[in-house]
Amino acid sequence: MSELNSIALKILSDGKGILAADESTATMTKRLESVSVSSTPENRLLFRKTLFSSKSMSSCIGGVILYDETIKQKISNNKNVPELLNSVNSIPGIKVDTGAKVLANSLNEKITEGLDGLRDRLKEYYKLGARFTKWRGVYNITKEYPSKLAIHSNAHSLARYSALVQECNMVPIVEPEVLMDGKHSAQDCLLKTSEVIKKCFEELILHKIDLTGIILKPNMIWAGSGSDKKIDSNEVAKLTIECLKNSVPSEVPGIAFLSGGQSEIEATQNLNLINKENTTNFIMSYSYGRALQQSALKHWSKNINDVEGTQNIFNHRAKMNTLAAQGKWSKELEN
Ligand code: 5MM
Repeated sequence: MSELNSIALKILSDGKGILAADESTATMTKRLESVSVSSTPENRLLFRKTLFSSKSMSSCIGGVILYDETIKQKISNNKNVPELLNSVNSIPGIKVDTGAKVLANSLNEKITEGLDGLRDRLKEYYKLGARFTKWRGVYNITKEYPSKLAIHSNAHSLARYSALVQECNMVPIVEPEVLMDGKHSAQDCLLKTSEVIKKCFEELILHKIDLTGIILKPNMIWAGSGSDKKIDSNEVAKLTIECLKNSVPSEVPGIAFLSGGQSEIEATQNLNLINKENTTNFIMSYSYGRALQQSALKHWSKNINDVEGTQNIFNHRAKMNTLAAQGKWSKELEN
């Protein structure tokens, strides 16, 4: 087993998943201001530190994706954030893309940037303690999109990023996110997501990526948020498995879904059904941002010093998702 494969398996072992706490300062500011907390570096660290020192970290959260600001922040004089994560048995990871920008010659679509200078930034993050990374490409579904141009160029960037990350002995999370926004049907989502993922692997293979040392972070298959033809969780699970079975090479050790705007319970329920129905050899777990943090953030915002109350809420969601990653969750457990 390669070192990269063992890191990927460790992150996703025994129903563990990933906490995506890599909101850029702009996104974190939106999140904090939506609950009337001012977005200072101290407050951003306080909320994150509260989650990172929760009891469920060591049993549920195999890895945390950090943002550049957070990975450099100190918890105390002699402890930084990666050291805190290591002490609770969770592997520190880092978002290394610099965001999605307008794609030249297809101005309604996005291309993710961040390749310039990446090799040197990766060395710095490795020294700071990161052992895995994340890069997210985003795609919209409409009648004409995602275009071949967006599908191809984002796949190419994801592959170049992955090659540099593996060169630096870290596991790349490959995140092609087909957005939920729009009126498209679940069938459209299935078709487009399959095309996007297949192209990503075509490029990853071309760039000689060790597929046993990556984690794929895709969306599940669902109808667009504006569609009037919503599908139920059983159908989400069935179509998601069909998509991954047909587009992901069998060497890939694990898949960690994004939550993409689902409610906390939907994200847990869908993951649970995917695992109950899973006929593949892939580990199917979670890499949730909003679906792990929303309720905890709401509670914390009422009293930012209520560490225990905030942690109780986070612990519950982490446990529910870890059960779902093993197909052992049920609605009754939510009470
Ligand atoms: C946590 O949010 C991440 C960062 O977003 P920005 O770069 O826009 O600030 C985001 O990449 C996230 O990791 C994924 O989209 C999954 O998050 P959700 O909330 O969909 O699970």
